[in-house]
Amino acid sequence: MEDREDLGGISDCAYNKLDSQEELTTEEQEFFSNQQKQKVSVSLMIPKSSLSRYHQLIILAVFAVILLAVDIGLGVYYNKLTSGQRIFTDMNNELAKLQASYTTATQRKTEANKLLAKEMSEQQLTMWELEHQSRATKDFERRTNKIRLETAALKSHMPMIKEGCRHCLPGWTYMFSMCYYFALSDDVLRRSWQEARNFCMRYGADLAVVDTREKHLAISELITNYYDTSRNIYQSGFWIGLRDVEYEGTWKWLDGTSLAAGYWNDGEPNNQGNEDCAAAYPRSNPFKSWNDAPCNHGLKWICEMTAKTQS
Ligand code: MMA
Ligand code: CA
Repeated sequence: MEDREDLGGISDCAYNKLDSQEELTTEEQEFFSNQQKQKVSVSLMIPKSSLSRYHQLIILAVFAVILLAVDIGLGVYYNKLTSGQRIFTDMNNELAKLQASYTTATQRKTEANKLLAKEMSEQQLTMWELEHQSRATKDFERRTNKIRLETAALKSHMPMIKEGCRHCLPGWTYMFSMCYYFALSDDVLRRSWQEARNFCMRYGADLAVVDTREKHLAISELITNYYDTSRNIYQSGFWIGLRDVEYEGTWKWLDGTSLAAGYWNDGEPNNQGNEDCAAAYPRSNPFKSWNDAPCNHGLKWICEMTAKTQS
């Protein structure tokens, strides 16, 4: 403020002096003019330089403020930038870690897959082996069962076999004062009715005449005990000495007697095609045992002959 008053005063004085110059002489005017010039130059210089400094100060201050603001701004920006950079670096590190763990996981997955494939192939092998073992076990059970049945049948016929030794040929069975041959073994081929009869006749026997209930039940029990269930039932029949070869439907035994009561299976005899020969089959119900079959079919057979009387 003080500066401003001073500046005002100086300028007033200068103008006063200039107003009164019109009344002066040329020398005076010259003198004054020189003096004025000096004064003006001084008066102009003094306020000019103090204004500039003031403005400079203001400008400087403004600049300083701007600079400070810019500095603060830059600081903030830098801070943000560095924190952003830090986040970016952190993310990069995290990404690298994730990539590393992804690679490890992929490797582990590949290894696990290999292991799984190996395990699966081993499991398949085990399953096949198990299947094979279970088949073998079933076969073993079947054979054991067959042996068990044969043993039971043999045991039950021990007395007959013992007697058979006294009254019959080796391998023949003694029952009801007669000797019987059962073509039981698988080693003996199945034969037609006539071939079977020829076999019996070579021993002085003939195909069995099953004309009593007791005989039928005994024969039925024996052939059922020896029944091999793995064989088709229609191949498991035994030719007996009964035919309807003369008159269809008139069944006669080999000794010429007519059949009184037959032990036919349901629906038999049906003479399917041309069936003139009778066979006994292993059945759980012995009263449904017989069937008429074509005489040229290959079946087992039962021979019968009178026993030797020994004293
Ligand atoms: C059938 C049945 C019998 C007949 C046989 C001949 C398979 O069983 O019709 O009555 O005697 O065939 O093999
Ligand atoms: Ca039949």
